[in-house]
Amino acid sequence: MQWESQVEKIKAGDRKTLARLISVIENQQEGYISLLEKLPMGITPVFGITGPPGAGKSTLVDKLIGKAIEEGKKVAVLCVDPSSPFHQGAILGDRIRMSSWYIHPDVYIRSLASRGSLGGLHPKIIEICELLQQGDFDWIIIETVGVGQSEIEIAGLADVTAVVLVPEGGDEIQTMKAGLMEIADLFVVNKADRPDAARYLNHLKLMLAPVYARGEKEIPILQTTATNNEGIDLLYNTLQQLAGTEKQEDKRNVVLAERAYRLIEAKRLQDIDRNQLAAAIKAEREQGNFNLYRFVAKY
Ligand SMILES: Nc1nc2c(ncn2[C@@H]2O[C@H](COP(=O)(O)OP(=O)(O)OP(=O)(O)O)[C@@H](O)[C@H]2O)c(=O)[nH]1
Ligand SMILES: [Mg+2]
Repeated sequence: MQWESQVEKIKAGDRKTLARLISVIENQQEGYISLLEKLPMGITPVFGITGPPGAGKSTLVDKLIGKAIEEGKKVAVLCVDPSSPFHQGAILGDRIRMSSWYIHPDVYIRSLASRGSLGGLHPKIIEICELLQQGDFDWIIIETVGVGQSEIEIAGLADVTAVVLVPEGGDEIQTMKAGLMEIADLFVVNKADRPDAARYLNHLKLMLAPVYARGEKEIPILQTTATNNEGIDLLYNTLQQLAGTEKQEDKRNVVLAERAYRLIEAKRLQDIDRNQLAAAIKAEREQGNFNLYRFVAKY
């Protein structure tokens, strides 16, 4: 297959070819590795929008797309839908919330199910993101629901990560604070129209104060009301500005190292199957000489 000519088409804005090659990667069709090996390193900034279910991430993304289009930019969006049955509405929700953009020529939206990677993003999201970076887009946005592992993964994928919080979500500040602090380049407190928004914002600042007192980097906090388009201009400009800072350029190597780590991990583990392990363990145990460490040493 002539990958080079197809990548040229993607560069020229051919969305059909882009969609087809994403599927080639997603389904690990023959030759997909040679396709990936031909790609020049992408430089399009990748913005990660993460946060708890229902925080308003899709509504924010919808409005950010609007702002980007107003500025004459082209945008690609990846929505990672957890495949858990609890989230079946989410896919439809994203479709509806961003529906006005699905047919816009300068917007490309693709949903990916997070099948196969437990609590994480999508097994091929790094590669799919890399392919999007070959396109004529100015912005790539990845929306993920923060459910433990996935917000850590997004930090290894995005150049700038915005963590969306909401006034009613007091708990996740307590429980995920350490992890959130590590990955967030920006906190967005959405649903600022809620009556308890001001109290929540103060609470958040109080929680962060001792951390900053220890000399940790300060993370900007923005307030938005996505449904009313409030705070979106500032959010857009802040994201744009963060993507261009020197700190982010330094972070790029860290991000690439994180991607490399995940790809190496996936490659090394590709032949390891839990069912086969169980069968081999069963066989050894039946012989009566099982030892976990001697067993592992063979892999
Ligand atoms: N009051 C208020 N409601 C909002 C705001 N932003 C979003 N919502 C509503 O919150 C609900 C969830 O919004 P979504 O944008 O789907 O949230 P999400 O974070 O993408 O949700 P998942 O993808 O399912 O995790 C919808 O009913 C939105 O209309 C806001 O600023 N204020
Ligand atoms: Mg959503």
